[in-house]
Amino acid sequence: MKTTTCVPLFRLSARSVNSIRMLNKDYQHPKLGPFVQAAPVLENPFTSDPILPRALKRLLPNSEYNSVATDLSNFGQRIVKEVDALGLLAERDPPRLEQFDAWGNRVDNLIVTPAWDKLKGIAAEEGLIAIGYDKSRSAEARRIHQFAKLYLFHPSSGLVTCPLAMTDGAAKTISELNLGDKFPDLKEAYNRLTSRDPKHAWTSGQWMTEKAGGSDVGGGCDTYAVPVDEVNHKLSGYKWFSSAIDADMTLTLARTVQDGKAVSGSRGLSLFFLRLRDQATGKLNGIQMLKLKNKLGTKQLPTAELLLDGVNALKVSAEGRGVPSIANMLNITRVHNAVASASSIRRVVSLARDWSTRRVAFGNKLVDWPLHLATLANLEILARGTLLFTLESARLLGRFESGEASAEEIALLRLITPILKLHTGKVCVPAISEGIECFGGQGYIEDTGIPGIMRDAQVTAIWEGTTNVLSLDILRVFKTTKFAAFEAFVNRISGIVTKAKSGQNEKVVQAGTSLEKAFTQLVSTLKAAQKDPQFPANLQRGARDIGISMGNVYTGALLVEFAAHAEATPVDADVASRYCVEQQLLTVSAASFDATRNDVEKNIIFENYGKSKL
Ligand code: MFK
Repeated sequence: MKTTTCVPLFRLSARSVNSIRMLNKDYQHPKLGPFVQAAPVLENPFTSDPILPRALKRLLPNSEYNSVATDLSNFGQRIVKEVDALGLLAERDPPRLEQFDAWGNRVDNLIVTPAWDKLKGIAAEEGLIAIGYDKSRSAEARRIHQFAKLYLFHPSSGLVTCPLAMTDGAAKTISELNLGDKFPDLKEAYNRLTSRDPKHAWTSGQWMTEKAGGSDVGGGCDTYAVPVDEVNHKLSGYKWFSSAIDADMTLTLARTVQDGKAVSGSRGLSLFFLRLRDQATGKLNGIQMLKLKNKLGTKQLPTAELLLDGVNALKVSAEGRGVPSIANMLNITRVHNAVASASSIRRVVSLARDWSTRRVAFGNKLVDWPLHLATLANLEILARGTLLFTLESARLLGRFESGEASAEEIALLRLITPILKLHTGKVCVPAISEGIECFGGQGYIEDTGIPGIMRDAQVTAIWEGTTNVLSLDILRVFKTTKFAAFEAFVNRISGIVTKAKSGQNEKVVQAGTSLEKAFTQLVSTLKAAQKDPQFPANLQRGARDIGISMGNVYTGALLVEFAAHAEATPVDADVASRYCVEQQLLTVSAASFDATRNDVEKNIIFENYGKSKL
């Protein structure tokens, strides 16, 4: 008789055989499945952060560090116990607009979840704006402490950090205007915006965006201001994208009408202050809330289209100086934006790190799979870099505002603000996407609270200036400072490289050498571009590559500086080395400025589209 040997299609491992035996012996049909996955745990975001406490220790004067660390540690605890749950509630119960009451009266009633108001109260109580304006503090401490605290707060804040950013920007703009004596309203506004008393504190809006102008504010602003007298005006227009409209006041731009005419372009814009509600009646000040925006993310945030119809407002800038006046606000909100991007990376990495110790797949905890470790390590490096870059900006801002910054530091701050915003907004989206993937399908499930991190991160590359608008701002800084800001950048990076290369740690020396190579190439590429007869026209097409490359180089330098410190850990050296030696820091090259590519690119984009439409 012929015998046949059956070859199994796959061989069962010893572990699978055992589990089949177990099933055969103890089998009971579990209705829901007996396995429950342990969820990732949110740890105190201050004490569990691998570098924030150490970075602060280095940046803050000794006299400040202990009290700041205690405050942040306590706040971190409050975030875990109280704030994070409120933030999730705000996401789950988004704002609604009730325009009419049951009888047909126009009411424009904005309904926000109590969690939102509670979070705003906590923000005031914790001094999230006030700390930045505490003149009794040292130059660095006020802004570093404030932004470190916002870094802890943002991922749990239910996006209350958006009105906080605008509130900070408004406080800064008002203080720069220095008109408190002339305008009691501005004095009151400043006191309330920087108050720690939730009952007294205000938040501000920042109404710049109109239907025809998001980035191009000067070209698109169609709001008109009819003078009542030299200061008081009646504003009419349509504000297309107005964030956090539960604010108490706002700063906005409008064109003054004189003899029935208004100046076009940004030179025709002035800055106006207004309260959203009449002080006596509590009714809206000539404002109609037309529609809440239906956005990809930031759903917690009441963002609206507003019709201004005879709004009482005060002109607070010189005529035609609206854009440069509100730019003070932009430069502050851009740092807040970086805090949002950087802290969102940290949050997803922190949860993924914890989850890697709880989740078992293919017989091992995730932490025991080298492939998973490699993925997480890359994210951790990004989290560290974006934090250090944000703190650098906060440090310079504090020095500038306290009058202690040198001319070189002032120029550097102006230059790195758009670079920081651009860099962090750009890297956070893919990083958070990768971080979410670390949770497998669970990262895609709303109940976990994880997908919201992704949704809310996407906007950080858009609002407060898209990547391209910020790239153009970098060129604006080159021009307005006659490249002094670029020289300041060169000096700061060179200083770090020189120090790192003179140290004993081989990895740090290697990282410094690698950084120097990229940095030298960046400088020579820019200098060559400057010699081009078509400069500066051709510089524009390379602006994004300049911004991205400068952001990468600056981040690398800060990681190297951190690793070169006397109290650095071996991990700091590994991180700096991974970032500077193994990663491609430059996207800029001669091709970035090559105008012959314009037509090629047009052809690539519009093939089979129809030339007549161009
Ligand atoms: C959790 C984080 C939350 C973050 C908060 C989110 C709240 C959301 C609210 C919003 O999204 S508000 C909308 C944000 N909109 C923007 O960010 C607008 C983006 N567009 C730009 O930034 C354009 O570059 C800009 C409108 C400034 C261009 O305006 P112009 O008038 O075409 O520019 P121009 O002529 O170069 O500059 C006019 C003046 O402003 C010049 O000064 P001078 O008149 O003295 O020469 C510039 O130097 C000055 N300027 C422009 N940008 C500046 C600046 N000065 C200092 N810093 C800047 N960034």
